Amino acid sequence: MFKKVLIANRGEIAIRIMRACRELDVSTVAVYSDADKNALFPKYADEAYHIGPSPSSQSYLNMDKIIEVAKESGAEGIHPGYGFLSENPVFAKKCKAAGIVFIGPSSEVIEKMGSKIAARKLMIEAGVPVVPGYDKAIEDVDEALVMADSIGYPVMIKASAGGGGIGMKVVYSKDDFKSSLVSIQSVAQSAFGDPTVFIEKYVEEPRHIEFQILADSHGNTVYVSDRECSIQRRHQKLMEEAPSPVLSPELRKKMGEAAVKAAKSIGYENAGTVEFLYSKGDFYFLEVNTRLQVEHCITELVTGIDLAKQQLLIACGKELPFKQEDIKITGHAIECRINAEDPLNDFAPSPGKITRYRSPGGPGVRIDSGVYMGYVIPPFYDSMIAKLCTWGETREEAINRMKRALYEFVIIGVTTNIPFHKAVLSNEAFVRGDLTTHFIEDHNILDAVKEVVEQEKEKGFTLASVLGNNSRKTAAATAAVSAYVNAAKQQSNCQQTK
Ligand code: MV4
Repeated sequence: MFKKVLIANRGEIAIRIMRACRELDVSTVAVYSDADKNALFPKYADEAYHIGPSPSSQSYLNMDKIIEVAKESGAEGIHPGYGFLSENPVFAKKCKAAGIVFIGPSSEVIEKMGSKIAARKLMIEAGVPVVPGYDKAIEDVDEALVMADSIGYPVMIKASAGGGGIGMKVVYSKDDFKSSLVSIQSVAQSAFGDPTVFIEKYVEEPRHIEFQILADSHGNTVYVSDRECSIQRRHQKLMEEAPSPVLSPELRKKMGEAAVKAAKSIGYENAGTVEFLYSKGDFYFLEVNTRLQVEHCITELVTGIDLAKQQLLIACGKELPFKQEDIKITGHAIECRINAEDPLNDFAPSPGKITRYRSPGGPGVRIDSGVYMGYVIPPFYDSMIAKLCTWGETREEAINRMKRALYEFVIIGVTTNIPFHKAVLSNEAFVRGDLTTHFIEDHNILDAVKEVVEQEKEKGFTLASVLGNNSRKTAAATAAVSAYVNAAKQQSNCQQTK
């Protein structure tokens, strides 16, 4: 096992990885920016090094500086977490060249999966179902129009270098095709420096279902349960659950085996996620995320497997300690991403000081967070305060526990999306497990959020009032004010959360 590992990330995920290190008796090295001087994660680490100014381009994305710190501190491996450098093939390559283990897949694999056209082509060759379409870059409009006709409208134009929802557009008819093509090419050029696009059939009202996989360096690859991630807004996931309520055991096995086939065909090693679109009993490969994901915790809750720990073990050449048939899903888990953002103001970020804080606990509750009472959420990164996960023997129990945990959660000083989660959990379609990627709009969740906020104002903040010596009235007023007043300080570049 490693003696020392550097964590090239911040916030809750830095702590999550350091927890795995601590349990394996691995020393930890944190790196932090100006804005994170008072964050929890550098204090949790055995050693912490300042690496630069607050903007991530000058700190968490500074590859050479991070590698220099790794060498200086004697770290043998670098764990990149999610976001930042986690899916950067250049960084993985630089680590290797510096004699440091990048804790993740190889640079070559990351690069291959970065090109969506290449990924599509590889999956077709491997026999993994993909959305009907072409694994070919569009070269001229006339040729593309013929392709679109043969696929049948609506079609989707996607940037090959895209992913996570940037650089794609639905086209409903021939008349809109050319202008959409030109606009996506230009978005792709400016966002990724690569104007290459391709087309697929547009799958309407799909569900987003992904499979966690683990692959060691001895040729063992397993799928470790699926996650349903349909509750998202503008490609930011807000709530996830494991397992997906829609999959039968037979379909789960079939999709899981497809995910393993996908991983094996590209020589994948370490933890990864194979994303699928699901619609009416059919599933289609979308992309491979070559990192540990935000929502990995719910998979840990239903399988008992510590994914971060397995990443470290795999990176040291250890064999997976279980086979496919040993992996069992027990019960159900849900994750709510608790963000400092205002769902009633277009989910605008609400950075600032957390003046009162008490997190929930009790049976079946897991919290991953990097904040504390008095902490100031900086405006430079994502706005996630905590990941609140619950486990239950059944989906119903997990839902009821989540509602109970959200009731217990006290966060005063910044506006949070807790009312959003309460509104979703009380929605009948959600309770039925009837989800699509358009869930928030289709079920007028924002209207329900308004009602939740109104109710809470009336109820008062009894739990908040026991924190600190301010009166119950003051706490209620603070909360009410922060829920309604919108600070203008709300531009942050949300670079971290994927
Ligand atoms: C699609 C699609 C429908 N049809 N592709 C969004 C993220 C990127 N990885 C691909 N995405 C989609 N691709 C075809 N052919 C719908 C989406 C999509 C989506 C996918 C997963 C989760 C949320 C989504 C929200 C809107 C669109």
